[in-house]
Order: sequence, then C-alpha cells, then structure tokens
Amino acid sequence: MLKLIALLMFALLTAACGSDDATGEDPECGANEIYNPISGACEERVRNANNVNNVNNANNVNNVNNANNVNNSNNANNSNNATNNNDDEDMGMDMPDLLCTSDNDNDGHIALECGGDDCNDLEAAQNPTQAEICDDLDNNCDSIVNNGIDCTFYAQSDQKLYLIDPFARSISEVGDVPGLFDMDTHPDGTLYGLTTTQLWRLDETSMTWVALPQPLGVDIGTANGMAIDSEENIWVTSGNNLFTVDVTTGVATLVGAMGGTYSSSGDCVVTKSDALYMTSSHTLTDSLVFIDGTTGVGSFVGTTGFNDIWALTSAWNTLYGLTSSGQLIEIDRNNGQSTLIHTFNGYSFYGAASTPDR
Ligand SMILES: [Ca+2]
Ligand SMILES: [Ca+2]
Ligand SMILES: [Ca+2]
Ligand SMILES: [Ca+2]
Repeated sequence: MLKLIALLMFALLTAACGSDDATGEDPECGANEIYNPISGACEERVRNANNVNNVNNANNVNNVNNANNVNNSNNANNSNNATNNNDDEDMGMDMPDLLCTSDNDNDGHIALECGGDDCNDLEAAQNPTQAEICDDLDNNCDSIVNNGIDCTFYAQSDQKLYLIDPFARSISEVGDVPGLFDMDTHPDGTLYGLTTTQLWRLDETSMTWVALPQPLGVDIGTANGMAIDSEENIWVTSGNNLFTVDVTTGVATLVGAMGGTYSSSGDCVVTKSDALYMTSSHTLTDSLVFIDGTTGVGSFVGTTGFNDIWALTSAWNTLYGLTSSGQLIEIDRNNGQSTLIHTFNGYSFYGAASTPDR
C-alpha cells in the first residue's frame, strides 16, 4: 500500500515537472522536435516560432540586427567622411570646406571656423602670431583686447592728474597738479606742466611737481597750450602768439604772431613727425590750425564741431582731443573733422600728454 502511494506521488511529480519544463525539452522527442507542454506532444522546432517566448527572442534578434545595421550605417558614413570630404551627397560639409581653401585677409592664417587659427579672417591685424598693439582689436586672437600692454595717456584737470585709456574708455586718477593750464611729455619721459607764469616738471618718484628755476620771464598772457617735440623744443601758445620755453631755465621767448584771428582755445600738440597744431576758438566751433614753428604763422585746417577743446595729444597715430565738458574726441589732422569717442561725465580736461614712443 505504501509502495502504491509512493508510485502515485512519483507519477504526479513527473507530470508536474513535465508541464513546468522551462526548456520545453523532452528526452523522447526527436532531434528536430521540441516538447509542447500545452499539446502534450513533440512538435517540429520550426513550428515553435509561434511560441510567445520564441517570438520575443526573434524580435530581440531582429532588434539587435537592426541596431547593428544602424551602427554599420554610421560606420559607413564615417568612413565616407574620412575618405571623401567633398562627397557631393554631403552638402552640409561642403560649404565651409570651400571657404577654408582661402585665406581671406592674406595674413597666412585660415579662419577658425574652418579648422584654422585666425579668429578674424577679414582682418589681417588679427591672428595668433600678431603682437598685441593699442587699438580696438584683439590682435593676438586670445579673446582679450589690448591685454599685456599699456594703452593710456595722461590727462589733467586744473587740480588732478589722470590716465585715460581711449580704447577701453576708462579713466583713473593718479595724482594732483598745481593748477596747470597744460602739460606734455619730454622725450626723456619727464612730464612738464605750465601755469601762466611758470614751467613745472613732475618728479615721478615722489609724484610731486617741481617749479623750474625761473619764471617764464615775459608776459605770455593767458598761455593755455603747451607741447614738446622730439628735439626738446617746448612750444607754448597764448592767444595769437607762439612762444618757446627753455627746458633748463624755464624762460620763454616769443617766436611770432600767428596772424589772422587765430586764438589758442586750450592746447597745442606735436605729431610724431613734429608737426605743430593747435585748436583755435576764432570760429563758431573750435578749429584745427597748423603752426609753422619757425615763424609762428598759423594756417587754418578745418573746424571740429566741438567747443572748448582744451587738451590735445597725439598717440598711436591718432590725434585726440579732450574738452572742458569731459568729451574725448578723435580729430582728423587733415581736415579737422572730429568724432566723439566717449564722454567722461563730471570731468573737465585742461591738458593731455602721451609719451614719445606712442
Ligand atoms: Ca586669414
Ligand atoms: Ca586675420
Ligand atoms: Ca589679445
Ligand atoms: Ca589691440
């Protein structure tokens, strides 16, 4: 009896295991057959494609194949790109390639967007081998304009000394001045300043102004313009007259009258080629006047469109003017026509000075 019960349990277990056979394999099925637990019979394996699991597997296989196909497709494209950039079918890549074949500004550098290193292929003064200079450009293509160089000149009110960067449109106060009407830089780098009766020089060590041994010595009236050329001549304009001042003694000498109705409005300046100019208030707006340093005779150049240009300086091949109302302007020395660069609100400029190397 016990044995019969045991045999019945064995039969039941065997039947249970057979129905739960995860693999569907049956040792009595043929090599190309698989046991179907639902029908309870062996069936050809090909028919098992209908089995839900097998269908999923087949889909998975298809998906993998599809994924591979996509990759293969990409690989094929990559291969095409690597071997043939001028493939006619790849229009998106062709346009920059054509541009890349030329150096538009002829500075020897291909444009950045074409794989070169020229940050501006339309400006020859900009490329990685260009030295940074004082202008409005990032010459060396490191994304910073005028970095690593000093692009300032001196400017003054009647009491304060400033440094102005005309490219950054910035101003900073660096010291005091003793009521100067104007100033300029000597070729040796010393800054000289002028009052109506005295020449001064700046001791840069102590940042204090020192009066020259003697007063100007002659009545120069309301002298308001001063400039120093490369031969150490100090020029002073006052009304309609031109003077020179001895840099050692500080004594002034009359050169001559300018003639006409010219009247120094606030400053004179020498260019790097020692041409002497001043602004004159004899016209509705200030004019630019050329002065012959030998005779003192003036020649009208043109009107500026600005009033009270009390400071002039020549730097970086540009003639700058500053007005009593804080305007920074650029003056065309050929015709006097001027453009506003920036207004420093709250400032009143009396003089300006650059250095000889500018
Ligand atoms: Ca270029
Ligand atoms: Ca360039
Ligand atoms: Ca730069
Ligand atoms: Ca620059």
